[in-house]
Amino acid sequence: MSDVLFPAGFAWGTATASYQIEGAVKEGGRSPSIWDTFSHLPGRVAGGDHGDVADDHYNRYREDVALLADLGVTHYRFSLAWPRLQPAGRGGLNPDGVDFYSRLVDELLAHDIQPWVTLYHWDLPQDLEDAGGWPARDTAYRFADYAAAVHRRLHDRIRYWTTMNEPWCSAFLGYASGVHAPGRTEPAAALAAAHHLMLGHGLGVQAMRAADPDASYGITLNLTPTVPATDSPADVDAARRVDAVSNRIFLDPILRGRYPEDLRADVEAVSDLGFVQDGDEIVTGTPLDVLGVNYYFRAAVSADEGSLRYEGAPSAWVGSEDVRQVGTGLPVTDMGWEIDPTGLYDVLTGLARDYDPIPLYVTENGAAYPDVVSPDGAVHDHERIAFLDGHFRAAARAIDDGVDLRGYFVWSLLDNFEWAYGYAKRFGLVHVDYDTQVRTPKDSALWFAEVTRRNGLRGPG
Ligand code: PNW
Repeated sequence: MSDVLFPAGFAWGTATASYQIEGAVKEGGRSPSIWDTFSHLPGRVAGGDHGDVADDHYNRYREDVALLADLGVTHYRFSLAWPRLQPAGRGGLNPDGVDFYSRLVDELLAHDIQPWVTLYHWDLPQDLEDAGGWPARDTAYRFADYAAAVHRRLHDRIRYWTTMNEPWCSAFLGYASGVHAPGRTEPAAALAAAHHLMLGHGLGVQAMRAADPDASYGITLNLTPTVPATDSPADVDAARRVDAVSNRIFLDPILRGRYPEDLRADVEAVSDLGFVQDGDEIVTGTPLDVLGVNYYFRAAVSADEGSLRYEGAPSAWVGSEDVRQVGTGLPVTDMGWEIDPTGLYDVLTGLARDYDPIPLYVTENGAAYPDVVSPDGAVHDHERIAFLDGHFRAAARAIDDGVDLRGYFVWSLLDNFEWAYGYAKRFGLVHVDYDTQVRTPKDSALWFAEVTRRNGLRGPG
């Protein structure tokens, strides 16, 4: 019986994001971000939760790096808090913020773990939202300045730079459905936000690459394979439209340097995309070294009345508000997301088929379950192990079929602040007791350490 082995040098890691784990929101000169504001508004986050303390990673990062070392990871993906590094969203950097990330990077390197940083994982300085936020073009220029300034200070030790995490969530959950910060429900503004996120990305990559051509630059997209619920022409067209406004709206401007024609027509009633200026698509299409893919589920959609996942919130699918997501009967995680490893295979092979070759990394994949610490002191999360095992095997099949997949980051290292769901949803390989901040590696952590050690899985694919 042969095992499933990954290519030599395959990157294994876990991923986190600043607002979800750091806490210490008022320490070290950090300013408020849109998530501080939003999470303290009544009724926006389940349980009234917020990131004020979170996992207190800001003060416990050494312990957390030790956990990473126990996992045997080669890489660690984390994000930099813009409001810690450049509190006003413009101007000089905050020395305490630079110092914190500098110490974290040194700690990682001392454990032989490569830092993989994301410059923007949703914590926009509130001052920039007050100046218009992502729907305002100036925010793209502010981001590029921030990226260049931070890169100047840290690029000597950080070789992997991701500009944005999941601009789809920032634009469409933040500005269309309003379930994420800043909680605005303005469909046309959401399209402008998507564009300015990509513009900031392209300008940021250009500035960083000019300063250091040898590092690796990329962006992370959440890609949702979309299928029609039935083979009716209306459902087939709904799937095309949702694919356009979820996936191709980013993939095409970034990897091909132009918006999809069908998307322009689909959103015509909402916006003429007048914010796309001459030359912008050349900037959004700035060449990259890697593409990060976050995969959680496949969406089956139907052209029917009603809207998608968040009960009562406006649709995130701008121009396709008539479309709803339907269940297909597969088992779900605690997020209600269907478990479908083949969707990951389809995303990876689809990218290899439809776009010019580019090295791919799965920068997030994982599952929430309502884990509890057993009386024996362990967390027996066999469902998470099964979830990851299935998805790792799907990734291995994609590699076998020619996909240039270079690494895989599990979401997440720790249980953490799961945005609108607060602390109720646990994605960690390591359990966190939010009363005591005690970290307990779950059974999945021990299993994952075995995967990183073998660079693969026992048993045939
Ligand atoms: C991603 N959706 O968010 C983020 O990058 C993480 O910060 C987050 O904790 C993780 O996935 C789990 O949710 C997403 O509605 C949020 O399609 C929502 C969606 C997708 C990804």
